[in-house]
Amino acid sequence: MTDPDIILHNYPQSPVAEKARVAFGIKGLAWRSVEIPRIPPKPMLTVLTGGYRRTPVMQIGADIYCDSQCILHALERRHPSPSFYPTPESGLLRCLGRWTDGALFDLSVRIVLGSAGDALPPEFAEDRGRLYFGPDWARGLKEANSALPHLAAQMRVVLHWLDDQLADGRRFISGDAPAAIDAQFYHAVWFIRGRWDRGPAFLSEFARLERWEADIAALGHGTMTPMSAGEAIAVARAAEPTTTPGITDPLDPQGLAPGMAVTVSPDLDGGEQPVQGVIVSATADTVTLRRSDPETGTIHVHFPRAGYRVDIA
Ligand SMILES: N[C@@H](CCC(=O)N[C@@H](CS)C(=O)NCC(=O)O)C(=O)O
Repeated sequence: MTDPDIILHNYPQSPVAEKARVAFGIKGLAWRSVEIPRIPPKPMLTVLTGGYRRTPVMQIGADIYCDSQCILHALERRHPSPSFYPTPESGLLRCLGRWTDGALFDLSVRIVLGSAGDALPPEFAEDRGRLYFGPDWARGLKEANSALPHLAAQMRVVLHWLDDQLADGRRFISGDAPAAIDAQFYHAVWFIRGRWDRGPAFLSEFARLERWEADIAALGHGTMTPMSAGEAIAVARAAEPTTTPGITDPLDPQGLAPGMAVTVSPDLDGGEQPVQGVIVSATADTVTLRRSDPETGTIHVHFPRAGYRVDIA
């Protein structure tokens, strides 16, 4: 199926972008790829997001989807078949997927950054250190380095569980069809295989997991065509956002409602710039902001609620 309007702002080495690229492969989608810088400044990205600087970001016309959670959600709505949730456990798998975004990704980052130690280019160490370890990042990096055997033991538990899950001969984690949860686990495994010097030897203990990795890799990334950042901004400017104003949810715990001015930021202090905007829609799992900029015109920026903080401005 082709959907030429999907644009992914990403760079090849990003594991979270790999999650989105595998998701495109599962659904067999065509997409445009804008390569963004690995470290800020990223002005051609942040003009679209309103300041969010993480990777990846998906754009469809004048709708901007921040965070892989939000990207998977939007793809599932737009292209329901084949489903990211082919078994009846979608609620459970969303919870587990969220755990892979949080605790599991965090563990893989600690292993990769901790093992690189002093070999990390200083600018990259400072940027990623601050993002993932907070204000006391230099100490966090050192601690990750000295805790490597412990961190590896934590990762090994998860890999054992996954390998066991595949023991009945199923091709993928939840059965014979690939699902969102495959992309969600795969990105952490792909990261430690590719960026931890001991990764391939560590993973070789798990024969079923390695077979699963090969099957995921064989799904591919759908059909990718490169696009420039300037073209993507022009697409946003020429398009109208598609989200219709939401209704007020009387049960929203924060009392969020369309028309409110808010800021959104990741709930862990990575020193990131909060995104300002006016709420178009706020549901239990997604908040959408309207923003205007002379370069992009009016755009809608979507964030997951899980893992993000919305503050009333
Ligand atoms: N929770 C976010 C995490 C995104 C994330 O941390 N991505 C990494 C790249 S794999 C990142 O943004 N690194 C800093 C950067 O690219 O500037 C998601 O699921 O999309």
